[in-house]
Amino acid sequence: MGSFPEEFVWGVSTSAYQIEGAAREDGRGESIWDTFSREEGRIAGGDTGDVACDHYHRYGRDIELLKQLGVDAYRFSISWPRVLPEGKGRVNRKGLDFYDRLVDGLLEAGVAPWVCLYHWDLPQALEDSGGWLDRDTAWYFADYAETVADSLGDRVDRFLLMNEPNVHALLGYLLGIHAPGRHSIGEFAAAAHHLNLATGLGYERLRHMGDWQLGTILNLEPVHAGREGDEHEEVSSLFDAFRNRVCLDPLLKGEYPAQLAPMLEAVVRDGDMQQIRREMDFLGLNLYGRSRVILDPGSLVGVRELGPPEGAQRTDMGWEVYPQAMYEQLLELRDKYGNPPVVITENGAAFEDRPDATGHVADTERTAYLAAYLEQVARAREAGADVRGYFAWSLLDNFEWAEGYGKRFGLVRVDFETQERIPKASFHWYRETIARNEPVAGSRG
Ligand code: GCO
Repeated sequence: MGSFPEEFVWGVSTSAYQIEGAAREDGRGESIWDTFSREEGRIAGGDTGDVACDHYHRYGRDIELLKQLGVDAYRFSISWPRVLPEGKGRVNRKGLDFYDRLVDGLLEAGVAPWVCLYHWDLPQALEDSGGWLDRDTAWYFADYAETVADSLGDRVDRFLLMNEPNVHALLGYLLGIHAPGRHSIGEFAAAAHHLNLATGLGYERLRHMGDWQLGTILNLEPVHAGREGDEHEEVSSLFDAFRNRVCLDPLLKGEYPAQLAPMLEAVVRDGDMQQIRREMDFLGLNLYGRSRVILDPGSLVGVRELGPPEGAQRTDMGWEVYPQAMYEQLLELRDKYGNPPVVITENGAAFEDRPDATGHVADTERTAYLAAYLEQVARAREAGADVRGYFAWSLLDNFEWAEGYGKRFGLVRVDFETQERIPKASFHWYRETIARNEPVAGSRG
């Protein structure tokens, strides 16, 4: 089992809407997720993020957990409508105060705050004037980024511009299963391009303001043809363009994949690609598995996802456990994208955790999952991939978007009735791994 250098950064990640709750407190505005989750039939069980993990009130306890875990860093996101209830203009001081307290508490606990500026919770007020379909939203994002950096930047040294714009565009604008629930190719193209533009503009704004380490986060995964044959290979490359390269290529190469060019013509303007192509200090990579696809002329873009092959181990999300994806993706970044510095900003798994009579959770499947993926990170590093850190998803069981509270990704169990937190076995395993800079074997179960 590979080991990691002293300076390797160990962390865990969360996001605002998934844990904070306090949806109507202290002047917070509405986001597209408030709207979406209140629409009938959108979220499993009719769940919303109104209360979530009540982290807004219990952040002190959650910082204690981080300290106990021994992480170097904690990645969380800022709720844009908590800071700017209308998305632009008036600043809600009480919203910023919350993040002040959080950052101070983290620093006191010896945990570095890694601040992500956007994890999908666009202010509803901006959605009402077009949201990510409107170019102006990219400039509002840069203004908002400036407001946050202005307030927290004296104590924070890492900012992450965006979380997974590619998945946000795909699920929110093409497949319609996430907020704001749209589904058309044109809307997907516009949203993706404006998210890319916002990332570039936000980066430029912050770069000129201070001396921070700046990065942005993409969710990438290898795409494999699910059947033999040129036609299936061809659509796997098309799917890769929609799924991964729609944000990766503009950022690192300054161009869109050729297959997507026609649909983007209407939205890309002169000079945009220069704004979007940036040499970030690091790329955040969120990775869970792989995609297997085949040609299917009846599907939206002629491609159908197959899901895991028979007999493969699956998580509770139905996703295949496929650790090699980590190695493959990191080597692709090494070989085709100039080997940028990478931090794994998310990796983890939902399993149906069963607490025993005392509430303890022996989540051996999660531990085995994390150990296996970490092993592939180590392998990729040995092969020369420039990976500098690893953040597990997630600290707490939380609001898993369209799946509500039914899917548990946490290292810490949350009882959503009482808000009690109980570290699972994987939490203790991760603590040991961090302490030794090496995934500990044995507790693989
Ligand atoms: C993200 C992810 C997280 C999810 C996790 C499990 O965008 O960062 O969607 O918010 O909870 O990936 O699906």
